Amino acid sequence: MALIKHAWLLLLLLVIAFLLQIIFFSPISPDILELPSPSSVLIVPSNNRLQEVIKLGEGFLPAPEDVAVDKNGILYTATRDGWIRRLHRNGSWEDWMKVESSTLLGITTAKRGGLIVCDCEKGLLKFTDDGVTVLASHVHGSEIRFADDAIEASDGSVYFSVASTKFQLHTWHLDVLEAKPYGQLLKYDPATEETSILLDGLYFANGVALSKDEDFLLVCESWRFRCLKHWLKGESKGKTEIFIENLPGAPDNINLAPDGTFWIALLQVVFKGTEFVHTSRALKLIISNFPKAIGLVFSGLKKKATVINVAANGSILRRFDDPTGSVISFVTSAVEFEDHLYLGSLNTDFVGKLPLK
Ligand SMILES: [Ca+2]
Ligand SMILES: [Ca+2]
Repeated sequence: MALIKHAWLLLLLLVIAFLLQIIFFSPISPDILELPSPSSVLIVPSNNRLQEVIKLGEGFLPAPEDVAVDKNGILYTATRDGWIRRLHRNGSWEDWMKVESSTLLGITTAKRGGLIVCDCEKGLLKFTDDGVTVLASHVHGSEIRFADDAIEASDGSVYFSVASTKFQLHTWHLDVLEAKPYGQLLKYDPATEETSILLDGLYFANGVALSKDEDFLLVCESWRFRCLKHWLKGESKGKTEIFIENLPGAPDNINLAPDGTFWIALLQVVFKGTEFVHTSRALKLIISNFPKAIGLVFSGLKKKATVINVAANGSILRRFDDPTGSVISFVTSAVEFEDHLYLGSLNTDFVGKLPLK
């Protein structure tokens, strides 16, 4: 009898030690993730329009997260092998420039030529035919890590996001699980070559876009399922308000369309059936120790793609999906140019092209 009692005690101690070990060594100190209300998915019904995409550059564009088109109609994308590749109007692809990096993310064309590129490791870069320069690598003495997306204003200022000051591109899942606001919105001033912090404490600051008149700036907070509007001009200058919230997915990149509306790519971060994980601190602590479990929680990303078109007043106008991800999934960016939508993704080897008319 005493032996059984001791065995139980030993087992109990082992379980406690195991749990303490998991909690002590957990890479995160999680908060609860506030999920969008179920009503958000009903705003505009799902469809399968994204299954109609034409695949550009298939086979040689590893995970082209973002796309940009310059004033001459040349399309650019940055891929996981460090290449900036571009598609000329005659349909030919060119390997344009390369850096040693597997973490190139958001890109935007510069008004005076060249391309501005966010690199998670090096900061904010500028590519021209002459080579690559680092525009910003530090802010307030700290290294800029996980720069995510950028947009240039007419005066040459570059607004760019830092998704997380704690985690990196290869550990971004932990940022969702931790659900704390480590994101920033930064501004690079070309006159002084200084970088400053415009907004701090954002929930994974992702896509940035300027309005048509450049009177406001939008920045998406992925793990808050919303995008913020930061006024640059007028009475509300310097103020920040909610542009759109309760989105049916985590907003990634955002791009201004020619008609003054915006395209936002939405990520399936919270997969149906795994919602409970995001509402339990204890579960998140345990899961964060097991890469396979993390993979399962986020497996929905590769099973769906959604983009929405939003008016300048924040109302949803159109929605396109690949509801199963069978043609295109994990779409991170949508750029409209000459009646077509160009789609970047972290799970394809091509850029998607969708006719809008
Ligand atoms: Ca961009
Ligand atoms: Ca992004």
